[in-house]
Amino acid sequence: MPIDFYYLLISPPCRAVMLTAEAVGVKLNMKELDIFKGEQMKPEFVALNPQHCIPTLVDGDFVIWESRPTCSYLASKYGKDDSLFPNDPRARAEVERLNYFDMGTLFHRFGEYVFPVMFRGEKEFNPDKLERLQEALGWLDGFLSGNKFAVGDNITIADHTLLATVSTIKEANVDLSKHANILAWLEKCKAEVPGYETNQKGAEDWGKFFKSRCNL
Ligand SMILES: N[C@@H](CCC(=O)N[C@@H](CS)C(=O)NCC(=O)O)C(=O)O
Repeated sequence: MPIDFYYLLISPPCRAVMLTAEAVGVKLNMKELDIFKGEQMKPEFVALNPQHCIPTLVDGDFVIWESRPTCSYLASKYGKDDSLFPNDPRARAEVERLNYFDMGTLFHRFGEYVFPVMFRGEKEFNPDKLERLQEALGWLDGFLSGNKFAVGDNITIADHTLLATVSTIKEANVDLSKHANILAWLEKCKAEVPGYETNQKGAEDWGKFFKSRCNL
């Protein structure tokens, strides 16, 4: 049975799930949903996901949203082994820590910086919000120190979620030059993460949208 995937390529959380699907070799039945036209409010979609957000994945009678647990689901159910989402308690906790960090701190602070100008009529970016975003990027830079990938030497779903976020932050012209470990990790992702190019295309499309919304 096909796995339906409601998505929009410019959406970072959608791209994180697409990276995990690529890694486990699951071919998703792609169902684009244009949230800018309000397509997520159609009754048939709200019946599937009352929170009406993307990404939403439908695997048989199982419907899941929230990108990070969706990545966990795909990795646990379809991964050929546990490397993407380790069973080892410490490694798993580290993957989860980074996924929570991505959602609650890094992406959250990024949103606090860009969304007021993109969507709420603010004319200027708030320098304090940029400082808080740079602080979060500094933490990520430290977490990546000494590791090949986000957790140890192999790719995990934490790389998928963080790559979707960081590639988008980069397209918002946020200066990453002080974060050498992040820049080195991005190069490793480019070389080794399956689906990197598709994520990159989505991030660049997001960047064009961002610039058009902010008159840059
Ligand atoms: N924390 C959620 C965020 C989901 C989210 O905010 N999705 C946005 C697009 S990036 C959306 O669907 N917005 C339309 C809506 O909520 O009606 C995740 O990681 O999946």
